[in-house]
Amino acid sequence: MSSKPLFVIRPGLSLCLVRRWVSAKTERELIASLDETLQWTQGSIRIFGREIDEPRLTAWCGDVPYTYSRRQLAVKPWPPNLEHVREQLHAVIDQLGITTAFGFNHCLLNRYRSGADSMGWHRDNEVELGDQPVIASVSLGDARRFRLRSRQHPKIHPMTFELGHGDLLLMYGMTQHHWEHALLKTRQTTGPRINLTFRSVGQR
Ligand SMILES: O=C(O)CCC(=O)C(=O)O
Ligand SMILES: [Mn+2]
Repeated sequence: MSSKPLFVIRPGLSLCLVRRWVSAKTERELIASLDETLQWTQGSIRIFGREIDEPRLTAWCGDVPYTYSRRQLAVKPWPPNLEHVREQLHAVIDQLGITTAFGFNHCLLNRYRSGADSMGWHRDNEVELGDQPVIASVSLGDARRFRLRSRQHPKIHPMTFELGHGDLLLMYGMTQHHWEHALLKTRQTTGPRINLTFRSVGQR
């Protein structure tokens, strides 16, 4: 059973957190089927002129192409289980009064195989995501620390949320302008975690 939505509002930050939005049973089914139905690949990033493997695996599906981290992600069909999650997300944001320009037409998935996999500090602020990107992030599997820090106000405390096991985090409003987020490596023993970020991509 999912919990009540918790709104977290700070200067320049708008979040809505729903713990256990995905039930334990659906979580298990999703993890198993995403393993089978999607093509997981390891992208590369360029650091100081050298290509190095990204410390995680990625997959995606989308009605439209999307350029992310200098990779062109082509149109890819939605497996039925992800189509279902996106329909449910549309119902959630409708209820909350959060609007997107094109609906969630792209989903990027990250698989963190262990605590050694990570994602560095960044914003999801590509032009195609619009002025106020709406990102719906669903986390499956073991919880990891999701960190946020303000870019403008060093005095505002950074925030940390443990996200896993079906938690839903919505980021909206001016969040992608004023705050960065990351999922840093951890030495604590941790099993795999899959994160799905649903995005609304298009020319505005
Ligand atoms: O794994 C997470 O919770 C963060 C993923 C993320 O920030 C992204 O895909 O842009
Ligand atoms: Mn992100």
